[in-house]
Amino acid sequence: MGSVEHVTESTPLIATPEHTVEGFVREYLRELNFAQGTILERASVNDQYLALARTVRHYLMARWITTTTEHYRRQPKAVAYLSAEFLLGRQLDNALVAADLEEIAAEALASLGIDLAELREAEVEPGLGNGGLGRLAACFVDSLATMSVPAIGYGIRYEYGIFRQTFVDGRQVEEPDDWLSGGSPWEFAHPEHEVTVSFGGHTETYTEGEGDDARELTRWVPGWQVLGVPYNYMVPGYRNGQVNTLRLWSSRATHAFDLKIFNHGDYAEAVRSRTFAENISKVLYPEDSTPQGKELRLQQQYFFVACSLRDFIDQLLPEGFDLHRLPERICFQLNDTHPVIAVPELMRILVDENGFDWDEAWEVTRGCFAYTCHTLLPEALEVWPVDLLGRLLPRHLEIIYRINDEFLAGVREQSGDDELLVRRMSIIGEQPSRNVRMAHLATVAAVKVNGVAELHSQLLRDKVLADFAHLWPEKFTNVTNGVTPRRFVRLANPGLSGLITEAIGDGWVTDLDRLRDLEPLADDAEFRRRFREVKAAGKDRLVDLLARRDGIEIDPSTMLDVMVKRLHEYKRQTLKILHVINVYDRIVSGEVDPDDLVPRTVVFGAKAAPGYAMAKEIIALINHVGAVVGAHPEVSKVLRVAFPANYNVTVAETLIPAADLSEQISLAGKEASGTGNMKFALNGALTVGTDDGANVEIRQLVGDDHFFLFGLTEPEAAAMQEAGYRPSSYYESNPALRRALDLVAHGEFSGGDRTTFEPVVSNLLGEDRFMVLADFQSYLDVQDRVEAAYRDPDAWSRSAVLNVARSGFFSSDRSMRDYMERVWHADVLPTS
Ligand code: GPQ
Repeated sequence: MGSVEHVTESTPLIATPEHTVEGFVREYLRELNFAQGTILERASVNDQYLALARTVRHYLMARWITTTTEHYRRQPKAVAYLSAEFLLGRQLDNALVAADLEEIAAEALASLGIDLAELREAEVEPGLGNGGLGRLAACFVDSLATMSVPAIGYGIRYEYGIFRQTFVDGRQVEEPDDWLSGGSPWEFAHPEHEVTVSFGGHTETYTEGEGDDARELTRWVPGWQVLGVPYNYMVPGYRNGQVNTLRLWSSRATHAFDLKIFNHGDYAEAVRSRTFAENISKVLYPEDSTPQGKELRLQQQYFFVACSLRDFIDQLLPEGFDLHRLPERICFQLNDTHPVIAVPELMRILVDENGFDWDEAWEVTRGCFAYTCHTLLPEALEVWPVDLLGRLLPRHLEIIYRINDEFLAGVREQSGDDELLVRRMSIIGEQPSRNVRMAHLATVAAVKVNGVAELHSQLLRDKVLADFAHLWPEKFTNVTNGVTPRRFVRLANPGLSGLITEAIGDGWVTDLDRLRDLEPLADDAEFRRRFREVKAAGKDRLVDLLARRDGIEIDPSTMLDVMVKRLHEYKRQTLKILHVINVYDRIVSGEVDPDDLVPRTVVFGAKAAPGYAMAKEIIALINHVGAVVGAHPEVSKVLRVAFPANYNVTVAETLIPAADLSEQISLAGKEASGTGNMKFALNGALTVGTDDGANVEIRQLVGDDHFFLFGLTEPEAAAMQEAGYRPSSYYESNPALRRALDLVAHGEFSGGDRTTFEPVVSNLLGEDRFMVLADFQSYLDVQDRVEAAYRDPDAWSRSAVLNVARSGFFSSDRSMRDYMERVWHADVLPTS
């Protein structure tokens, strides 16, 4: 919390409300009266929700203050997780569980005639992220708090998060995500701790001192400035007395803007011009893994990073702290390249503002950052045109140039002037025009560089960053991603949680390896029966949700086959829909009797970046195929497609526990890790997947017999691409594939119109960058195996239980332990 310096040991601690039903009722009614200004009889659902949220907050407040105060007093080595995205999901339930208030709150509200479940539904989730990368950040701060690591998350308080998706004629339409409009009870604004951030202008040199002491220095003369206002969010650990902070920055116009009012006499215009500054934190860019190079995006990146460094140095370090010792106090973890501009920013702070000489400053800076890369796609590696960056941040560009010069001098020396190597490694790229390669800058500056799954880290070393790994082998490491068991098992799957706890106690919530103790129960028929009961209850909850939320009817007695993730060609939703088309085709053509098939409901959830035309076509195709399948009297008896719009964290929490089959079908070598795959396995779905990302580790852990592997391996795919991949050869030689593609091309799913999905078909036949056609047959074959396995419920649930028992490794607590040991070496500081 920003106000930490005002809290002294003599400050009396505020009283935490009594941990009883009566105590809760009292606090709740007080909130309703004093904060909402209403009474029980008149309170709207939103009033009730806000009062409830504030009540829960009060139970965590003392822990928050204590944690923050202790961190300040003891000055441990801490972690600052810098991320442009935190995809938090709803806060209420998480806070209730962390504070051990679920039962008390439910009872208290019931005694007032209020249904807790209804209030839960009133919360609009903060969707401040696009997908895996943002959700990972949210899981990590949860784990850090639960493990008593002094950590702070820094990011942006977007006024509009990820767009709300609707479908019109099966096509995606985006609507603004006005998540703040109902009130935001989980945040604490601290305008008194605003930070000034500069942009533009020019640099100049000047001389300080005289004679022998004279020093040439540089200063940045900015062209314009904005303010960053911190908004603090509680990050409660799971019942450990620890509440860490997530600090999100919101941009405001500076007070200097106000002067214009007097200077120009045009009050309205002056006020209007303030929106320019406020635009910086206005909206989350909805591109996932495809940076757009927009100036406002770079403004966002520098904005939150500049605020965060300022905040850490000025607020969280004691006054007069010797910045030479900064690496003893902090590791700034760079969540992908989005915050990498922090590197030249810290150099600027040290050199220009604190009089460090260059080498000294670089020594410190090199000790303060670590970098996580989340991709293998070349188009996802961020670059900024030099002219854009130089216009917005002229001093930073100079610093980047110097970092590069010194780095390349070293490369030349080591390599005997290998100029090809120098060009490959340079932080400055030349194609298509001069640009700054942010991944190279990050790699040069970082203490450690990590990938997010074993295979991914290996491919980073061998391919994407091979020259760097050759130069600095010890810099490269792996930390396989994880997910928080609190949200994704304990909270999302009450039935399974109860069953597990009954069997092995509740230690698993913070020590997920204990799930291993369930292994013997996989062979216990009674346990498997109860496991199936839990799965059925999960399906019933999903049936309910989809009926209420989307007006979609699904049959809970069918196999639930789920593919939820961002819409991306590399993730291959097209492969899944081709499978659906194949089943449709086989039934319609009479090749197969529907009664011989296992009835399935295929559920999709996916948002496409608004500017990603092909992804949007694929969404339309899925919806159109779904409509035709659903309307066919024979086919719809055994196959349905459900595509609820606006997939988000809240939907995931109901969908994942209900799933039987988890689709993880990216082309091998393209999905860095995946984290949805882990959530499904932990909730007892079986995976059908390629040997990609963390699928590899899931399969190794759960065992080949309990995982449906298919498709090319990464080396096979790479070799095939190298040799010249020809998708049309598969079309020509595989009749099932030809029929499926022809159905699409001939307008079967577009009312006879052959143009509608032509772009999708011709892309698959002509280029097929992600080798959908090459993996098609293997995918059909594995789906036959899935069916055969599903016909034996006992064997299936045995596999499902083993998936749960063997997936403890995928807790984000384990990821945090790995980062602690391999990267951060931060302190652990339990607060009592
Ligand atoms: N990821 Cl580069 C994103 O969600 N957004 C991005 O911009 C990039 C990566 C994902 C990645 O695709 C998944 O494989 C990972 O599991 C996830 O990051 C977290 O590491």
